[in-house]
Amino acid sequence: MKVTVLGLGYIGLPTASMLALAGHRVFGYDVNVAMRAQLRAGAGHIAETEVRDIVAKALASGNLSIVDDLTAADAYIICVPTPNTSDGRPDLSYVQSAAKAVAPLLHGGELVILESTVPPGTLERTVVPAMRAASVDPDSIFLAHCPERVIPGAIVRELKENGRIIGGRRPEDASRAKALYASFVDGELIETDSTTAELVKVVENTFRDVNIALANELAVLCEDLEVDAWEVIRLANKHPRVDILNPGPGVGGHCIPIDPQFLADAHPFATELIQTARRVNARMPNHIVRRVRDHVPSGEHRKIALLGASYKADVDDSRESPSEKLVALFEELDYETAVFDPIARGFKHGLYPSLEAAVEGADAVVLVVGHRIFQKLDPVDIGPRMRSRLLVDARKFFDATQWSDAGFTVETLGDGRSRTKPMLATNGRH
Ligand code: SAJ
Repeated sequence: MKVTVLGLGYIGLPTASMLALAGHRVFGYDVNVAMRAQLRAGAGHIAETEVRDIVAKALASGNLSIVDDLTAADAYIICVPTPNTSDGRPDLSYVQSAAKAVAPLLHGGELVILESTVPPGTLERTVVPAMRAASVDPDSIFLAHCPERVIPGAIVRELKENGRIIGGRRPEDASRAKALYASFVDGELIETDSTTAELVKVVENTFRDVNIALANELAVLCEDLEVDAWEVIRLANKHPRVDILNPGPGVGGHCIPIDPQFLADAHPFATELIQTARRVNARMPNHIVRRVRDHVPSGEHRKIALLGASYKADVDDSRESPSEKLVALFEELDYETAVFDPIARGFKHGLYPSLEAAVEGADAVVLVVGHRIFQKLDPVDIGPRMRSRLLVDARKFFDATQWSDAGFTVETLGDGRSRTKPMLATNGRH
């Protein structure tokens, strides 16, 4: 088939590449001119090696072209962002523009698939009207919602292996879309209606948000109870029907903190639990600040070094990252912050060039993201550079004994047993 993919981000680019490698003739389009040029020059913008590999292979095969104008095709796949506006409402403007751009290319019989995560009902309420406005009868084409489900960090494997929910506007629309996915997906392809598919996708991410909220609530509770939440969760998870996720400094990324709000926004009185979970997770950065403030006074320009700026371990994406909020909260309280992350890109507040520069004269180190490369950090090197030795570990990432032995006061999120009285080892540099 000839397939045009609109939006060449984390999902669109690998999807276009997989389709090209499955033998389709694929035209990749993105409104970002610089990104198109970068891709044509062979430099993908996604850090994952496996993604870079398939993009390079797809371009070299001649089956994937990066185009400057939307190209007419048999199928169109829309993979554009659906962020929240600053007041927490879904921003569907990219979906609207994409549908509007595709409509004039349709003559009848084409397949149009929306992959972007959207509030339930969007295909009917946004895409169908855009077609009608361009004098395209939606019954003359095939329209489906097939939400992406891949986890950043394992995009290529999950694109191939994960099952897909295929929501058709009509049953025949779902069957048509299923045939296209069958050409590169090994997982189960399940047909349903489009609104159900839209809700399933949002529910999957909401489930994860609610589960993490329970872990975060347990973390705060266990600090009061002076027990270790990590041990409690590990033992509870031995039960065959319990599977609690991990606490952390906040839930970031472009999916999990956003999607539950699609439901809360449209149905505020039917989403009590979902909204509470969101609040529990959203205030975790405040809790981390409290743990630091227990030891290091605010309002004195004390320096706090943050390790990790991306939204989770071993990815470069900094959207909605807990560190973004941590920097803002620390600076409101007149702390100075220094963020070090050799992987992250696009971090709003800027990054320090080296670990040494970040920890120099600092009063605390906060481990925000458990990147694998941080495992080799040595507290014996870091300690003497700091003004006072406090480690707040928001992921139970470091070996607490090793850091204590190097003279650090160690506070691990959720570990009530690690709670120490405010008494810091200083380096005599006040
Ligand atoms: N996090 C925790 N504790 C955990 C797991 C995650 O605090 O136990 C935090 C992470 O540090 C991160 C945030 O949650 O800040 C989100 O990370 P994630 O790995 O849970 O999820 P994403 O956003 O990378 O990908 C999710 C996935 N959804 C589900 O697993 C249900 C992925 O499959 C989706 O395709 C993706 O959202 C998406 O694009 O919607």
